[in-house]
Amino acid sequence: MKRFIAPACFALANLLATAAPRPNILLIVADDMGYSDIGCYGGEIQTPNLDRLASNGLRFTQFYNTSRCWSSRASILTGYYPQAIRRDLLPETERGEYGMFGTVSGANGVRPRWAQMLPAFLKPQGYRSYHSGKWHMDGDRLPAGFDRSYSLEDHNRFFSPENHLEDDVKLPPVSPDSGYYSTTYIADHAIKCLKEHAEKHADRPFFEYLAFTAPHFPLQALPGDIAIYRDRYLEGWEKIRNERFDRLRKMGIVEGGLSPMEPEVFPRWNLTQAEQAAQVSPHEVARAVAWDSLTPEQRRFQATKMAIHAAMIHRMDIETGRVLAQLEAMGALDNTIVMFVSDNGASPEQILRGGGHDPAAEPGSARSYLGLGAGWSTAANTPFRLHKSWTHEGGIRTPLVVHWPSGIKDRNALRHQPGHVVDLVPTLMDLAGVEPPDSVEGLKVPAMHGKSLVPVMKDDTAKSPHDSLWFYHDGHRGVRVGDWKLVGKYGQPWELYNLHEDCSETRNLAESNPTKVMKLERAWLKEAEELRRLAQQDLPAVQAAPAVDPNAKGKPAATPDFTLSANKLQLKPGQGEEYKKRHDAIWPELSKAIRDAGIRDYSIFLDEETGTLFAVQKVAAQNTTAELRKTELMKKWWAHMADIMEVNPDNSPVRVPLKQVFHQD
Ligand SMILES: [Ca+2]
Repeated sequence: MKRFIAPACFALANLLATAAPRPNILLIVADDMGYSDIGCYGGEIQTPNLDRLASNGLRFTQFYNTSRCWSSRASILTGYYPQAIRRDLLPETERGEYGMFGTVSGANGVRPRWAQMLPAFLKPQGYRSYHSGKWHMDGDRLPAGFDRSYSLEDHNRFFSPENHLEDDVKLPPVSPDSGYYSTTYIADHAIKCLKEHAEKHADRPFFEYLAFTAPHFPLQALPGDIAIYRDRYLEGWEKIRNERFDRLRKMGIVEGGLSPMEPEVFPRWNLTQAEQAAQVSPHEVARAVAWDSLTPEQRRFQATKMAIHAAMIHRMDIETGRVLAQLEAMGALDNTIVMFVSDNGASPEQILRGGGHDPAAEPGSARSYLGLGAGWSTAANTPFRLHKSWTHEGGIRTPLVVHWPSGIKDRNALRHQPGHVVDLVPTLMDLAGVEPPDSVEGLKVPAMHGKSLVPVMKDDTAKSPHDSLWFYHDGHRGVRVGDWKLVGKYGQPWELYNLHEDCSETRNLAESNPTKVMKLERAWLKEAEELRRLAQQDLPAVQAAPAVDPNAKGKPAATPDFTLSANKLQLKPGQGEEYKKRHDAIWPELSKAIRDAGIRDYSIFLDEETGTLFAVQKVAAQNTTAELRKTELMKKWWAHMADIMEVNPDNSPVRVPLKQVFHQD
């Protein structure tokens, strides 16, 4: 693996093979796909279309995401670390998705107005922008600068989404037998946009943001695609890992060793083994244990799950091929920068959401709800350690394929310099000849964290544009400076690795090199402080969220992130005062129950399926949610409030900050 030294600097003009018109952009994002799932990164899954892009373009070997859906999308679309724009939490705030500086953040965070998305930068240069697929950002698509959008917001149903929008307008729910499959539909929408572009706007460049929801859980795929892989994975996860690792080494993509399986690591929000056995299948397995230790029935069940995962990627590749064929038909393929990344590593999550799991349903069908689990997730992330949401390499390392025949001379070439999804926006702006604005709506625009990768695209020996890369998600942390990486799991000490020799993070050098640990920790802390400053700079004198005082008698004002969220229900008009009165009446009892459950920060939600209250949630402990869901108190709360609620007529999500609406203080 090459180190990032050898200084070199190339202007854009040197990269461009010809003085072509402004390039089009096709940015393809996979969801929860592992580093070695696709063929051109060592996978056995058939991905001829992506492989063809790689063989005619570049593959980055050390490219990073932020280890989670919403945080990566924040970086992919803005060029900033998600923490700087309140789309992920900072250290020393609660773990979880919500709450920072007394305002929502993380998955529900709202960007500062200076943090614009790529279409806003491209528009003045004449670009039209199209979005097809997953969103998972704050705000709507058209206000962000997209001219067309298909937004799939139901992440629990590949065959019959209930919540999806076209051009920010709700579409009717899809009936389960309609023949809809989201991966195909998302590509159909992209093709529709491209056809319209060719018809009406052929003189203008375009940006198509193609964000697939595959292979995110639930594992749901077309039966014909699953059949291709039905028996492929019976040999087990260790063997698949070894095979992938061999191919990766032969391709020159990784060096060093293969990490060990880590059966003790799994998401804290997963169902327990007993719950999985009862609710999913007696053959479900909750840990990355040795394949040999499984029963034949367990092996068959697990192999089927991986077959569905493979089928989802197989289909994503076919649909990508259809979009590429459309570019070809338009004569646009050569001058379109095509990029392909995954938003985080493969997922070990095993939970139930949406319509839940019907154990009688065919695995992979609409009524099944399966998660890949840690065994196969480890294989999908070969050769790296750990999974989605961790900051070890398995969580954050992604393929990056770049294809642009008009602009990149190299073919079938590797790029070894580290890069990060924050680099995509600055790189694409560089190639499109777009300068970032100094200010937006009177707010100064800070320099992006991302850097242009154009010099590296030109020449693999070009210097890395980054002094360091910074990571933090769900309490896990990391920083990379040169070949050195300091990484720590939540609440655990730092580990130190030299990724040049040990990309799979197996030889912890922290004890033998305390000076290096100190130096890297300083770099991590410095960046964390800078991100904290950015995240707060446009907020009006906001204090850090005060700790909730459970003894504050009937004073919900002491619960700054207490929110009411409803999809199908909302408060009846004019009932704000009545709500406050009723809430205060039940507050002492409610707060005691919450305190007794050991909960500090919490939210109350209304069930989008049944329209009943379902949760009081500590932001960091979803298991506690389940316990409280069943309590009599919750039923009582709902009975207390039901008559001042009504069905939300347009069925759009409603999030009401109670502090603002109901508590004037
Ligand atoms: Ca994801």
